[in-house]
Formats: sequence, structure tokens, C-alpha cells
Amino acid sequence: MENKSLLYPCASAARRVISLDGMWRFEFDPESNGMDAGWGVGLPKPISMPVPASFCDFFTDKESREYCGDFWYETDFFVPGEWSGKDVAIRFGSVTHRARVFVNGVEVANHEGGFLPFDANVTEIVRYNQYNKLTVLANNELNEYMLPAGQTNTLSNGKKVAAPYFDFYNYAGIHRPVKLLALPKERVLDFEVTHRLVDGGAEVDYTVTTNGSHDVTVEVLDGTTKVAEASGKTGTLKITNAKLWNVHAAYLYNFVIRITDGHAVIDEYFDKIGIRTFEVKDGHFLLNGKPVYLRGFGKHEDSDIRGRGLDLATVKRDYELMKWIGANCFRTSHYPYAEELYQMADEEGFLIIDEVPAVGFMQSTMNFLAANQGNGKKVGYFEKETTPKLLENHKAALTDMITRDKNHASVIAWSILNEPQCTSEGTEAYFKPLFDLAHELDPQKRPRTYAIVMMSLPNNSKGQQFADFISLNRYYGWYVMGGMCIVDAETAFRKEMDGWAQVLNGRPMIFTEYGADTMPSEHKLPSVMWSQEYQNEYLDMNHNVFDSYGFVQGELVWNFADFQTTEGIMRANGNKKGIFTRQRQPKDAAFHFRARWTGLPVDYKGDTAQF
Ligand code: GCB
Repeated sequence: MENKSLLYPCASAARRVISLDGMWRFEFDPESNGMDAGWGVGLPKPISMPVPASFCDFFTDKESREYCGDFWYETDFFVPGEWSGKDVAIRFGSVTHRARVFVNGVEVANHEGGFLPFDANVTEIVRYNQYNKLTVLANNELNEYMLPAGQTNTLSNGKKVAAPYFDFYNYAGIHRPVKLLALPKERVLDFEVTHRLVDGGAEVDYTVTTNGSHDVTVEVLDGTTKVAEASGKTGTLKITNAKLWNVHAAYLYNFVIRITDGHAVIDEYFDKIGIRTFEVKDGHFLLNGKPVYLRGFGKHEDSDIRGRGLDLATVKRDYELMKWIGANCFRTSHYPYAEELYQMADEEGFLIIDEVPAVGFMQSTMNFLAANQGNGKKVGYFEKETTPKLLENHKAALTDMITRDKNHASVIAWSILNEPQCTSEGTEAYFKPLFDLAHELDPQKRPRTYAIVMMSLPNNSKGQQFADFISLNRYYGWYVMGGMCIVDAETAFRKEMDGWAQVLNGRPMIFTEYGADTMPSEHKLPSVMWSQEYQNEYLDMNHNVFDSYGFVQGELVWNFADFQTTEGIMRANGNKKGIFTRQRQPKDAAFHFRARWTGLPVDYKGDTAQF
């Protein structure tokens, strides 16, 4: 799109932002005839629906909750007369999974990809000093060449049903804030920063992209005090005695970009930047040159009632719990999260492994989760007819994720896939362009990884050589050799680890998943699987293994909290591997982790020579 920009909206001397969040109108369109019936100019029988939120869990009937197909949202918005002469845009933080947007009945955007922002320029369409109608035709069907992947099945009663190849509920709706923007015609479209630590301070190289030719100036402020400035679309800002951004000790500078014409300000854009370096070196993660051991979680955007809709109250509680337990890192499994979460990680000093929604790229495993999906066939996921289309969608999502998130101090790495079927022939041809693209797009050249599924072993994982560090999802003692057999699980686990030691070539390894389903209601002495006691025994075994390998440089347990999944015999109203319940209260394991993580030094294994 012309003038495409994924910058987070901000108000300034040249920009205006109005929130369109609130109670919208909503209607299901199971026969997909809304378009022909003119729903773009008015929904015939709408019900109320809050935005942002998933629509699913408000309903008391199952057909509505499980609805799969087209659905519509509608609201009215007022455009101030004084905005005339500006560009007017509507920005969606995300709509899951696809959206066509109409203003006053005119189609203004068509977007696929349920976890990243998009906008629509509506300058030529809106009526000033009047209310305008905003309508969204959304759709939540799954297919094998989208991110995340799945299928859409049809039941004998003709209703469609989502069959995800992934283990989280297919929540849908307008999940993130919607904003009405007034933007100057000539404006900042994007910027990027890279940091260098030098004697006596730091240097920040920047590039600003605009859609015009006027001068650009950049300022860095410490609070309100200017500490560096530069002019030109690219340049270097020198900051003496820079306060570095660090884990749990974040420091953010105000970053101001202006486009000027003599003394007149054409555009002004504000952001915050944290100055830090991050790299993988000699088997360690180095933050500002110092080793850091990653501890934390795989998470989900998931909570009662609002589903996957952004809920700042839940976000706040999650950060408080993560601080309490001594975590310093999380992976945005299995999709880029709302921008507000990264801003908070920047503020709180958390490290993020940012994951694109490349999940479900393995037909055979996840199918058994829902009773009606399995076909039991092993299929090379990257040798399908749909693979070229999948790769195209994957590149688009990766591009938008890196473009959106590249300036966050909190973002330290890119996770390019979760548990792909990576033992078949097509793997390398599929992976290489994506890993190359991530490197090309990221000015900070952050390390790249992907989460490797069980049974993808050091000798048969075809994509592992592309990763800058190895990330394993392992369930020894849960999906394999659980309960009494946990002793054998440990032996098998160590054997696999010895194999990885041979192929790491100095790269660190982390665990992006390990965990055991646990019912908060169950206690049993001696333990049984699903009890709180077993979760702790399982964790002890896993931590013993991690502790005995120097190259293990991080542990992100699965999952931060219990979360909703598709129903099926493998899940008891959701996945119960949470260390916290879905209501964000601790299971026993939370105290276990708090003792461990607050006890390990920040640079745990920082000086190990075992590589
Ligand atoms: C995995 C998946 C994750 C699941 C988890 C589990 O390997 O990456 O999405 O939820 O296992 O609990 O089975």
C-alpha cells in the first residue's frame, strides 16, 4: 500500500489520534451473503459487541461461540472539520484472521493475518464534521497455507467448524485497539535505530523514512533534557554517559523525529528508545556485553471472557507475576502480541523472543487434539502444493512483524517458526529465504531461531543450521515416559542433549517449552500425573538436566498460565500446563520457580567453558 506505515500511532503537534474502541454492532453471516445484501452500509439485525475482544466467549450458546465463517462489525465515527487538509486513516491493531474494511460503504482495506496491524487511508471518503460508518467484514476460517495453519470442516448440519493444527483456541474478532488518525500529508513512515556502546557513552545510528523531501531532525531527550540531536534522514546520535537499558532496570529515552520546512514543523513523531546491545557470542547471550541467562515463559494472549482481545488489566497482572517469580524473558508464542505489551516490556526491562504465527506446520501431530480431525498420515509440510503460497504469507507476516517491532529494546530475537515438520526434504528450501529475510530486514541483526519439536533430533533436523541459537520444545516426563517412567525420561533426555552438544558449534541452546498439565484442584502424595506434586517433580527432573549442560542458556517453561484450546480428549477445558491458572493465581509450581529463578545469578552459567 502506498505510504504504508506500521508505526504505533501517537498524537503530536502534527498528528491526532482518536480511539474507536467501545461497544460496536455485530452480526454473523453464515451464508456469506452480507456483501450482496448491502451490509457494508448497514447491518440488518446487529447485536452489541465490545472492541477490542474476541467475540467467542460472550455467548451462552455453543454455535455462536464456535462460529466459523464471515462475521461483521460496525460502528460510527465522527471526523472533526479541522482535520480537512490532513490524511485521515483508520488503524486496526489486529483483526483475526482476515478483514475487509468499508467506510460509508466504500471498501478501503483488505487484510489477511490476524496478529499484526494494518490501516486504511480514508481521506477521500470521510465526511467532515459528520458521523461516518465504519464496517468490517471479518472471517476466521483456517486453511493450510495461512499463519497459523489449520482446516475448516463442515458438519452434517452444514455448519463450518475450525480444525486448528495448533494447540490454542481459534479466537477471532477485532482483538486490538482501533484508532482514527489525522496525519500530515508529508510524514514519517518509519524509523530504525541501532546501538553501539563506546567509551564514555553510546552511539545510536538512525534512519528515518518519510514520503517527502523536507529536512528531518532527530532529538534524544532524557526526560525533558535534550542529550543528543542530529539532522538528516540518516545519522548518528552520540550520547555521553548513556543510561543503558537493562533487565529489570530499563531506561528509556524520548525519541523525537521532526520534518521541518524552515521553522515550520510539518510532522512530529514521538517514541521511546532503550539503548542496549544484544548478541549471541561464544555460547552466551550478551546484553550490553554481559551474559544473561533467560528465564521465563512461553505465553499466550488469552484470558477469561475477552479471549485473545487486548486487556490491559490482564497485561498488567502478568507483568507483576513475572516480576514476582523472577522471570526476565518470554516468547510471544505463537504470534506477535499487541504492541502495548512490548511497550510495557520496554518499560519493565523484560526480554522478548518475538514469534511470527508460523504454527501448525505439521499435519500429523496436532490433529489428534480434536476428536474429529486426525488422518494419521505423515505429510511433508513443505512439499505440498500450497507451500509456495504459505511461504509468501510467511514472508509477509515476518516482514510486518520485524517492521513493527524492530525498535523495541525488549525484543532480542526472532522466532521464525514453532514446531515445523522439519525432518523432510523441503525444509531447507523453505527455511532459508525466511532466515535470510529476517537478517536483511532487521537493522540490529538480532539472532534468529525456531522452536524445534520433539522427535526432531540433532541428526535429523534439517533446518537447525540456520538458527543462531537452538530452541527446543521438549516434554520428556510428560508426553513421553511420564509418571513412574520419569527416570527413563531423564536418561533419554540426556542422551538427546549429548547429541545436540555435537552440532551446536558454539551456539547456545534454550528451552522454549517444557511443562506438564496440572489441575490446580489435584494434590496427591505420592504424586500422579496431573497433580501439583507431579508438576514439581517433572520440573525438578528437567532443571537437573538443564543445570548439567553449560550450553543451556535459558529456560522458558510452557506455559505462563492455563489457556483455552479446542475441545478434545487431550485437553480438559484447555491446556493446563500453566504455572498460573487462567485467572492468574499461582499453582504450587509458581513458588518452585520463584525459589529457583530468584536464586540463580543473572549471569548463571555466564563463565562456563563447556561449549
Ligand atoms: C507444543 C506446542 C504448544 C502446545 C504444547 C503442549 O509443543 O508448541 O503450542 O500447547 O506443545 O502443551 O502440548
